Order: sequence, then C-alpha cells, then structure tokens
Amino acid sequence: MATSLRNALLVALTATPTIQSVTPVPAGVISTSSHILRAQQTCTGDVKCTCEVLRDVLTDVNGTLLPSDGATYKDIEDENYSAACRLPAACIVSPKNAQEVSTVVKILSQNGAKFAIRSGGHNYIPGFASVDEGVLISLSSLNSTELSEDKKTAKIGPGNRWQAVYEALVPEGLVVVGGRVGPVGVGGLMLGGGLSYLATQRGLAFDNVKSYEVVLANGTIVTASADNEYSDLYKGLRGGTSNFGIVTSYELYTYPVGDFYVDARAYSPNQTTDFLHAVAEYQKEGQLDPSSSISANIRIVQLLESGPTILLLYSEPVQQAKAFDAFYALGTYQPIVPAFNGSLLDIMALTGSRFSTGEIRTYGETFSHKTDADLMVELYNIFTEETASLPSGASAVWVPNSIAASVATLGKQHGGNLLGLEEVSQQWYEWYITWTDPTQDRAIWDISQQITQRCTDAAKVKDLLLPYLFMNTAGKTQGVLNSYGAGNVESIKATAAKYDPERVFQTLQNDGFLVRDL
Ligand SMILES: Cc1cc2nc3c(=O)[nH]c(=O)nc-3n(C[C@H](O)[C@H](O)[C@H](O)COP(=O)(O)OP(=O)(O)OC[C@H]3O[C@@H](n4cnc5c(N)ncnc54)[C@H](O)[C@@H]3O)c2cc1C
Ligand SMILES: *[C@@H]1O[C@H](CO)[C@@H](O)[C@H](O)[C@H]1NC(C)=O
Ligand SMILES: *[C@@H]1O[C@H](CO)[C@@H](O)[C@H](O)[C@H]1NC(C)=O
Ligand SMILES: *[C@@H]1O[C@H](CO)[C@@H](O)[C@H](O)[C@H]1NC(C)=O
Ligand SMILES: *[C@@H]1O[C@H](CO)[C@@H](O)[C@H](O)[C@H]1NC(C)=O
Ligand SMILES: *[C@@H]1O[C@H](CO)[C@@H](O)[C@H](O)[C@H]1NC(C)=O
Ligand SMILES: CC(=O)N[C@H]1CO[C@H](CO)[C@@H](O)[C@@H]1O
Repeated sequence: MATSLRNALLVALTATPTIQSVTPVPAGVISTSSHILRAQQTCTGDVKCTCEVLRDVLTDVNGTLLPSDGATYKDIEDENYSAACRLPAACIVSPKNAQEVSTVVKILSQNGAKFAIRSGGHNYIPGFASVDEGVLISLSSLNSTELSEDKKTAKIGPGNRWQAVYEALVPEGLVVVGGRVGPVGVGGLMLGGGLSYLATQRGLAFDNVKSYEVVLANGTIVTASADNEYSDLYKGLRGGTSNFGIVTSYELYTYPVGDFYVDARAYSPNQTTDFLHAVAEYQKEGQLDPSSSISANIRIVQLLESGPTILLLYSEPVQQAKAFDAFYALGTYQPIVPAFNGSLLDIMALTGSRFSTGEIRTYGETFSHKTDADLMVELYNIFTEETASLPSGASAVWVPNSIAASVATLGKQHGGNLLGLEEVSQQWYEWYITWTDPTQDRAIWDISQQITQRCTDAAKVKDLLLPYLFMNTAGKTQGVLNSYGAGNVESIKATAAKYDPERVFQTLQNDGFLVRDL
C-alpha cells in the first residue's frame, strides 16, 4: 500500500499520538546490561537515529533489525489481519529472547522513540500493533511452546499462533485454554482475557495463567505469579494489558483433552429469529453442561443476509448432546460438515480456513448484555438496518458470544481478575465489517459507532446492558478499561505507576487501551 494512502488512513482512523518527552533512563541502567552497549549517544526522539543505535547494539548479539526496504521487511510490516493496520514503521526489531527485548526497551526509553508491540497482529485497530514512523517490536520469534517436565504447565511465547501451540500439545493429549481460531496470535489474545471453547468449564484464558515473564520499562525481566513479590503485576495483567511491560512468556496450566463432538450447521435467513431464540435457550439450559460450547455467527455478505451458522462442540465424543437440543429443534439446516468426532486440530482446520487476509480491511466493536432472546432479535435488527447503508462491496458479521455465569465465577476462584464481571449468563458481542477501499474507512467507522450506540441504548432501555467491554473485540474509542469499574481502574493505574514510574509505556507506546487515556 502506498505511503500516502497509509497516511490518509492514519488521519482517518487514529489520532496521531503526542509524544511527550520521557525522562531518559540513567545511563547506569544500560551499562549494567549484560550486552555490550557500543552507542551511548542519545537520539532524543529521533526515531531514525534510534534505529541506528538498535542496529549497533543488536549486531553484537546477532539480533535482528530490519531496514525499511526489502521483501522481509514488507512481510513483517504487513503481517496482520486487517489491511488498515499496515503502517510504515521506521524499523522493525525482532528480538529472539527476553534479554533482547530488555535491551530494546532500554534503548527505546533512553532515546525517547515511539514504538508498538506486536504478537500476532490480529487486533484490528490501526496503531495498536503497528506504528507509523516508530519502532515496531515484533515478537514473532518468541514462538516456543515448552511443556514442563511434569506436563502440568506449558511456557508459551507471545509470538506463537494458537495453531502452533495446539500442534505441540494436542499430540500429548493436552490443551491450554486459548484461542478458537488457529492463525490468531497468542500475546494479544492472552492480555484481553481470551475466549476459548473451554470457557464455561475453565474460565477465560488469562484465568489459567500460572506465571508471566515480563520485561519492565527499565529493562528488568521479572516472573510474576500469584505467590511471589510480583503478585500485583500478575493480577494486573488480568485486565491491564500493555500498561506495565512486554510479556515475553505465558506459563499456562495444561488440561487433558481428547476428541470432541463437532457439528457445524448453516441455516437460512428466514430462520434467524428462531436461531437467536435458540442461542438464548441454550444459555439458559444447555450451557449449564460445561462440556458444551457454541460458536454462532450471522453474515451479511455484500448486503445480502446469508443466514446464521453454528458450531456445536462437546468436549467428549458423543452421538448428540442434550445441551444442544435448542439447535436440534430448529429443523432444516445445511451441514457445513457432517457431524464428526475429532481433535482440536480438526476443529482448527475447520475454523481457520474461513479466514483470509489479503487487502481486506476489518473494523468492529463490542458491547455486552444479560441473556435475553427478544433483545437479541432487536439488536440484530438494528445491525441489519445500519449495515443496509454500507458500501456495496462490504460485508458484515454479527457474533453473539454466549458467556456462561461460570466464566465470572471461575475467574474469582482462580485468583481474581480485573474485569468486574457479573456472575450472570451474558452476551459479549463481537461484530465487524470488512471492506477493501480505503476511502470508505471513515464512513464505515461512523456506521460502526452508530451500531454500537443504538444497540447499547436498546439494551439499556430494557435494563439488560452490562458495562463490560471485551477488549479483544473492542473498537478504538470504546472505554474498555473504564468498563471494568472504578476500583479495578484504580488498581490498574496503581500497578502501572509502580512498575513504570517514568511512564515509558504511556508516553512512547503508539496506542492501546492505555492508562494515559483514562
Ligand atoms: C480471525 C480472528 C479470530 C479471533 N478469535 C478470537 C478468539 O477465539 N478468542 C479471543 O479471545 N479473541 C479472538 N480474536 C480477537 C483477538 O484476541 C485479538 O485480535 C488479539 O489482539 C489477537 O492477539 P494478537 O497477538 O494477534 O494481537 P496483536 O494485534 O499483536 O496485539 C494486540 C494488542 O496487544 C498488545 N500486545 C500484544 N502482545 C503483547 C505482549 N507480549 N506484551 C504487551 N503487549 C502486547 C499490542 O501492542 C496490541 O495493543 C480473534 C480475532 C480475529 C481477527
Ligand atoms: C553471533 O554469531 C557469530 C557467528 O555465528 C558467533 O560466533 C557469535 O558467538 C554470536 N554471538 C552471540 C552473542 O550469540
Ligand atoms: C519460530 O520462528 C522462527 C523464525 O523466527 C521459525 O524459523 C520457526 O520455524 C518458528 N518456530 C515455530 C515452532 O513456529
Ligand atoms: C426459508 O428459506 C428457504 C431457502 O433459503 C426456503 O427453502 C424455505 O421455504 C423458506 N421458509 C419459509 C417458511 O419461508
Ligand atoms: C462419536 O463417538 C461416540 C462414542 O463412541 C459415538 O457414539 C458417536 O456415534 C460418534 N459420533 C459420530 C458423529 O461419529
Ligand atoms: C526496575 O523497576 C522495578 C519496578 O519498578 C524495580 O523494582 C527495579 O528496582 C528497577 N530496576 C532498576 C535497575 O532500576
Ligand atoms: C501473516 C499474513 O497473513 N500476512 C499477510 C498480510 O497481508 C499481506 C498483503 O496482502 C500478505 O501478503 C501477507 O501474506
């Protein structure tokens, strides 16, 4: 994509962040590093100069710094889900281990250089995991999956894709609580909570973390767990995202896994109302069986409703599961695949193939409400009304994520998180629009905000709105951290102030759900 287009996009979709000056980290911090620091010059906000310092220093450790030309550079720059997120970085660093991440953070902080952190790049807000004229820290080389000796935990690098994680663990008969789609990144998904097929039974992905390895703003590498001196950081990372440091490893609990019952069905558009009632019905009855899980969506492809689809999963091989009775009762359907018993890898093959990247731009938002069938129908009608004015090439997807009350309960039982969830059956909506023409960015952004506003109002009228906003599917201007409640916000602020007193992650990080915006 031409730079001019990128810049136009940036103006349209992201406010250019102001870079305030950062108190430089004292040189002493740098020289205590195990790396030899050749360049002691300070670039004071000059990002090209900072890239040269990074190159000098990383050469000593055989680190990877990519220039702004060449095929490899372009590949990494573009390695993200939405084409709207491809921004021209001044340089890209691809650290191979936590020590190199530490070196990079120290240099960026000392030189006041703007940066962005990227794991899988699947977040579709421009500027969150991409940066215009700053340093992109690509964690793609931190991609190991190491099973502990007793096989009870696995250390997983943030640069992994869930596909690779499951390929390493499923043959061992084990699984971690992670993403539902193979190509999606680990690092970002884990920070936002993480919705998996095991949520009802195990809680959110980050409620199943034993420890985090984190590079702090001053370059110190710490391991934070529930029972060590960094327990506040450990808890903080269950909601506080990229406000404290860069996570270089997630130690996750493993669980035994076998075959699943897999049933994927498509319905016609004239069954949508019944389908939405079935989703709500499932949540009242079927979802009480923690072995069950559903994944529902409704697509509007180029202004034509293509009808709802459902993926029914049961974490044991069965003929049919009573939990899904509401869907079995719907009558006529097209099997997407005939029902089968298969492994999580088979499920990944089924879901992963439905996503492509290319020049497709994506944007979406979120909101939450207490389970209610009539409200679900009303909200979907708002969505179809609003998306009727989309440009003809655009498509839209409506995803009601069915969340059991147990997701909130398990979070509390596993040490607590900062999301402020109510222990009720609820919907976390995820809806998004895809398009290709960059000149339509602004119009689509406006329609997106209108959809969220109208849906939120409708849920409020029925007294069913929940304040919680799911970070992993939230839009740029949505107040995700504030949705967690005042007490949790204070806790996130305090943890950020403690671990990043110089505000490196607030002032130099390009964008994100940051404390600086509260
Ligand atoms: C096709 C598709 C399927 C999805 N399925 C699911 C799903 O099943 N469950 C679910 O919960 N979500 C899902 N999501 C949403 C997904 O969780 C988010 O897009 C998430 O941001 C992806 O993680 P990532 O590593 O690719 O993020 P990135 O885009 O790389 O990063 C997201 C944010 O986190 C920050 N960040 C990333 N890594 C680190 C780190 N190591 N340390 C500090 N900050 C970091 C980045 O700076 C950025 O702000 C899906 C998204 C897509 C596009
Ligand atoms: C860098 O690579 C060279 C050549 O492969 C090797 O001799 C050297 O030990 C490496 N240095 C480090 C710090 O890994
Ligand atoms: C990890 O990334 C490196 C390149 O950075 C690649 O060569 C390697 O195959 C990847 N490993 C896994 C397990 O994906
Ligand atoms: C619903 O649509 C399908 C085709 O998509 C059609 O076969 C069926 O007759 C329709 N049913 C009703 C009640 O209109
Ligand atoms: C899955 O396995 C169960 C238990 O062995 C069996 O009863 C059922 O028929 C299988 N289901 C399918 C769709 O093959
Ligand atoms: C780095 O920051 C942490 C957290 O604020 C602090 O505990 C540690 O002492 C600092 N290290 C150095 C070398 O300043
Ligand atoms: C990882 C990935 O999907 N990268 C793609 C990003 O988009 C560019 C441009 O369309 C593709 O060439 C990459 O393969």
